[in-house]
Amino acid sequence: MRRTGLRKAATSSKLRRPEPRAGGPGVDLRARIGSVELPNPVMTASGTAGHGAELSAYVDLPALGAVVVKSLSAEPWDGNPPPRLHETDAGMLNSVGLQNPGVEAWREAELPALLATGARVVASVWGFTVEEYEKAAAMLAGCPPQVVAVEVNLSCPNLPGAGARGRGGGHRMFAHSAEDTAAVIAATAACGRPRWAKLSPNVADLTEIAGAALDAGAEALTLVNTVMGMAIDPVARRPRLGAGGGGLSGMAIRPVAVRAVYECRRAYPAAGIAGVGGVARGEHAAELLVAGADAVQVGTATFADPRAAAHVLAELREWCDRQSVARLTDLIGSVHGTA
Ligand code: RRO
Repeated sequence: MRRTGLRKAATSSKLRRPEPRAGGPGVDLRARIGSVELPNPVMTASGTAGHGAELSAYVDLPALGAVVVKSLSAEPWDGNPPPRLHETDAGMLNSVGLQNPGVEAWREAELPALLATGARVVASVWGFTVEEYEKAAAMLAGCPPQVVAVEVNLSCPNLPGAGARGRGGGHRMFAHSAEDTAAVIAATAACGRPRWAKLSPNVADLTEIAGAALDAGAEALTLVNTVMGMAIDPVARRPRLGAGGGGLSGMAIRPVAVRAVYECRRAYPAAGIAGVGGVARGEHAAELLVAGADAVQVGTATFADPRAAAHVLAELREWCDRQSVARLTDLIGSVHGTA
């Protein structure tokens, strides 16, 4: 049985073109993703802002929409062998391999400092099996209310041994299968927070996987995780990353993210969508918002400039003022109906 609430093709304000208006300074940037209200639409992307308050020396974290922390598993996990990062001509490859201290240690050692900054926090969970996701999500229950949502990471490209350790159906990642995606989302309800399904662009029909996530209880989609890639040193005749392949992020994948957001917004007008992929400027954020994202996440740009998310927010504000956009909601999904 379909949960039609998030899927219906009813006329949504997200698909209406904005009325032309005089506008001027002071755009209202308040954002809403599903049931989560944020003061503005610019967040950090998971995996690029640490597990805690690491960026607080550079960015006023509560001034961002939210801080999305690196994905956590029920048990600590060491990740992949180095090298884990490789800069490409137009982005970055990573094979970090989900390194994290585990939910319990995160709650004790990292979360308090992050909350002390006043930031809104989006936790992120992963597991090798549906049961491990369930356990990690349940361990987040009872977190302080400043943990406003849980991103369920179904799409890490760097899990060792595809199909190993009981992952459903032998798929490379849960997000490669509508069935596996639904099973994980259904299993993570015990976190007691709105869940955002983080999906992979490496699929034939992203809207099918997105629909499965929404039907299973996800309130929003995070689009997209990195694109599977690889770099090889032709002289050494070896992969440049310790794990072989990795996830491509940054400038090169922004059009991939824009299309994913566009197609999912068109298919699911009422779903929450966080757009992520190659956002380094305010105008990049605006592009994803116009494609249909309710909010954006800044990731790889933070590696070059730890203040990147704050710059994107300031530039988005200026861009809206220059374009006489009075409210963020006037931008969201506004390409639909024209293309
Ligand atoms: O840790 C990683 O290797 C990683 C993760 Br969890 C993810 O979701 N996406 C990515 O490119 N790398």
